[in-house]
Amino acid sequence: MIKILNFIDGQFQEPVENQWLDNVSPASGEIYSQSPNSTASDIELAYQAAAKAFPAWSQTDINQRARVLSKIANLLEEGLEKFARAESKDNGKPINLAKTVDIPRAASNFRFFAQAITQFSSESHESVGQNAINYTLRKPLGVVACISPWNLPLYLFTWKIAPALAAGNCVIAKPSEVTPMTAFLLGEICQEAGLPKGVLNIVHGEGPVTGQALIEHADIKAISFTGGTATGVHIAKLAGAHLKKVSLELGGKNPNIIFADCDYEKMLDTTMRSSFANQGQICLCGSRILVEESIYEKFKTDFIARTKSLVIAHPDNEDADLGAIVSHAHMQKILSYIDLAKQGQGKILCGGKQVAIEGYENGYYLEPTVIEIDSIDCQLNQEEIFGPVVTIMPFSTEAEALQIANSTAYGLSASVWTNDLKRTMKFTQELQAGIVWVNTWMLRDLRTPFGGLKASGIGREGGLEALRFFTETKNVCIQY
Ligand code: TXE
Repeated sequence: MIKILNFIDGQFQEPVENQWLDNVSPASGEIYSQSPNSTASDIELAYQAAAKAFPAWSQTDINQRARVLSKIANLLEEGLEKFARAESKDNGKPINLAKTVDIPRAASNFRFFAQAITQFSSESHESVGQNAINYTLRKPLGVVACISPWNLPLYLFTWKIAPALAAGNCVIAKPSEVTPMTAFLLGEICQEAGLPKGVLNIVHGEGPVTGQALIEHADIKAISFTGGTATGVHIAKLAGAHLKKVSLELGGKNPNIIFADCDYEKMLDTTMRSSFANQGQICLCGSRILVEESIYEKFKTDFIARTKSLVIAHPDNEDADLGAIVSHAHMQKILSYIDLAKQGQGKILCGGKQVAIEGYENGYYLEPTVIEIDSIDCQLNQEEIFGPVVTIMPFSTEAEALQIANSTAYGLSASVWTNDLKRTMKFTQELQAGIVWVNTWMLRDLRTPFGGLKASGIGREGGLEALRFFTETKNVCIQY
């Protein structure tokens, strides 16, 4: 049985109170490792290590910081196969996805922020007529917390850690207890890359135990969190009481709006991905498909045919389009939404059932599911299911499409498929979303701001926005 350990002060350590969690491989349902369920004692050790490392790290030449972060990126690339296998086993995602998306993007996060910090600059303002010059300093905050979810484990973990470290902070990071493995392996790479001890501390455990102890720590200056909206609200309340900085990237219920004038084949290919990539467990998935009436029946026929042809298989299978759902509990949650359709909230057009994979009958596999709805108010259309389940419905006018698109509590992303410029401009202006894609989906450029409106969160990460989040701004005014 593999034992995952905390990484504190540059060393791998067992949890102080010796409490452990079972870690399950969703592809087989087997327990294959154990990870610490760390308590406030471990968080305190991590804090002491981080606080001790902060003066030197925050004063380290940015070129040196950049060199260490680039080395981590190189080592992640060299370890692609090992990391991808570990991620796929821990999360249930197809090995090809882990190889082509998760791990390369985790490496890119380090590489990007290694470069970005060397280009990070601040403003100056000459107060003409007053013989004064103002300039802005952006200083690292101190010890910060990064808390990440299970859907894109290493990718989202590093998305937070890399800018925090680049900006000169020391970090206590907690990966999801559901997928701790690649965060554990990252510790080894940090040692090899020569990251000074205490600069990054990785502490494992459950949200309400370890995560709670971390966000409650009085001296943590900022919390960057990606996860569920309910947890985000909880963290915001606690951070508010202690005036900690927070960045919250929460759920989504993103519309995918398809007009008849779009490039149909490209739209169909992309819609397959935006619906079911990573078993639909991506906050950016287009889980509400809205189709212009004139092509609705054609789209329905084609989309269902393509959905039925998707390969659901063990994640090791190179041909798998869908692997396993991340956990038994999450599969039950998704099935409970499918039940709502059976009870009358919608009509299941395809899918809806569990799948037994030969030799892995205890794994958590689900058919990709398409549900036709006629009311936008139903839970299926309003709540984040976070699985391979999409709703579809027709619309007749632009105004109706916009109204439906904006009708949920969420506002993370939206996709629009059209070749009409006027319509593009209208939708990009009026959609309530932090990210709008036109004729594409999940095309990412790390320089762009990332985050959502409404129940999808507060704050923006990505590019210079992340470096601004992880720094404190100070204005200096000199009169001469
Ligand atoms: O997330 P949690 P869960 C959505 C999705 C999913 C739902 C719940 O709809 O079904 O959220 O998922 C840590 N103090 N998303 O329960 O609990 C936790 O340990 C500090 C959307 O897995 O929010 C983990 O590291 N930390 C999403 C992280 O928060 C706490 C991705 C996320 O877990 C904590 C995942 C606490 N009190 C789920 N409680 C997205 N936006 O991409 C939990 N955590």
